[in-house]
Amino acid sequence: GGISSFSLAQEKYTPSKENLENRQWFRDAKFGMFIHWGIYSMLADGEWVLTNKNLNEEEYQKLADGFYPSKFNADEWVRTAKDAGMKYICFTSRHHDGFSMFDTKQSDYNVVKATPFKRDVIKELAEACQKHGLKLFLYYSHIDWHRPDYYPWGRTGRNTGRTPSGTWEDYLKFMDAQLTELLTNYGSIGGIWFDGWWDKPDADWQLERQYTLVHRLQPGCLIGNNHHKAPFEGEDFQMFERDLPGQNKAGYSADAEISTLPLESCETMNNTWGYNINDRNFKSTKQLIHTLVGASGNNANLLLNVGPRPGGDFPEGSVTRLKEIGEWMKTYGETLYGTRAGIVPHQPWGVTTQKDNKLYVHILNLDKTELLLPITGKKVKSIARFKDKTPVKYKKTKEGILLQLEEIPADIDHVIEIVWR
Ligand code: FHN
Repeated sequence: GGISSFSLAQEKYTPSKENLENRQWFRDAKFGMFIHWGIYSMLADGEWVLTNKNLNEEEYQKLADGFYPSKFNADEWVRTAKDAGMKYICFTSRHHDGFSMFDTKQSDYNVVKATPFKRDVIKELAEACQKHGLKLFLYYSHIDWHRPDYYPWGRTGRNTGRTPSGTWEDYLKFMDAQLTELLTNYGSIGGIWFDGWWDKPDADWQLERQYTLVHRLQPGCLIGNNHHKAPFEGEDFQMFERDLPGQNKAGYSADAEISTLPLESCETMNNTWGYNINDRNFKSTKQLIHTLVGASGNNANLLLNVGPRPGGDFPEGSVTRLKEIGEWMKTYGETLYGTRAGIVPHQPWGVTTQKDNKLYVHILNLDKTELLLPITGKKVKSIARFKDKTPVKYKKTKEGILLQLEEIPADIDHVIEIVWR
């Protein structure tokens, strides 16, 4: 009823014990896989193809008739993520095109009802994640370019030829019902990754009601919302799109103050989230590792995106990079997992991470052999190269610890391990 839900919504959110434990797990996890996959993948032109190419929405729906990803193998996806050193997966349960990639009773426009494939992708992913010990997060779009009750239309998706009908409350109820399914039918969900609030920032989203529902169904479920602002009440982590916290390189996060919540940066491997056959502009493995290390050094996880092909397999450019990152993580993962940003904040040469009595100095860009760490008043037990434990020469100066390396660092990440007494 109106009055009780109103008073509920006014209460300040107190995260549950499970939620706080999950946040801790999240801060330790450091690395996850974002997956953008839907019927848009068939057009191989990114997940925005419906509106970017001015397609007619009714025509677009017919894509579902041809969706038969014979190479889809949830187990293989999850194993690929795990082998890359990732601890969780975040999958697009429903993107802006409004097509649900799971068995939902709320609309027939879903992978089980509308495609010849008929399989519940989220069920298979949930089982594979369970089997391999990864957590499953679900991306959930606030925007909907399909439903007539997503009205007044937002900034995007106005050109698809829809006629409005129904009420905004219908739309909110639809989302509540879908979230209830997602948080009831697939076991424990690590988090819900909302996106699209920014399409209609002035709409009455009733986020408190939505967040309360999520936390009532699964108190441990972490809520994040890609609204590019400082976190709203009820959220459990803060994300930065294509950015390390505070950098605002992508231009989205100008007014996103960095909160004390767990942080996550998401990034593409090439330039698009959903599969795009013409986008071969892949970042190098080295660049991707630098982003991962940079994220850890800024207290953020990296959620690295893959846009699977229409047939259900990962693009080769993604697979090779994930393998190489996984190799690197076998050796260096220890310097990231479970760490927090180190006492030396982000530097032009790299970052630091720390755990217990160890400081990991990640040298990413240095064209000399001397490096001054502005750390004073700490007692050094040992300083060594992480990979082979070769001692590193150093001097203690008034300004700090001056490392004297044997040569200019040439590895992807030259990690020095300092152990304090
Ligand atoms: O519009 C979406 C986009 O398709 C993609 O899902 C990204 C992922 O962070 N979020 C939105 C853009 O901010």
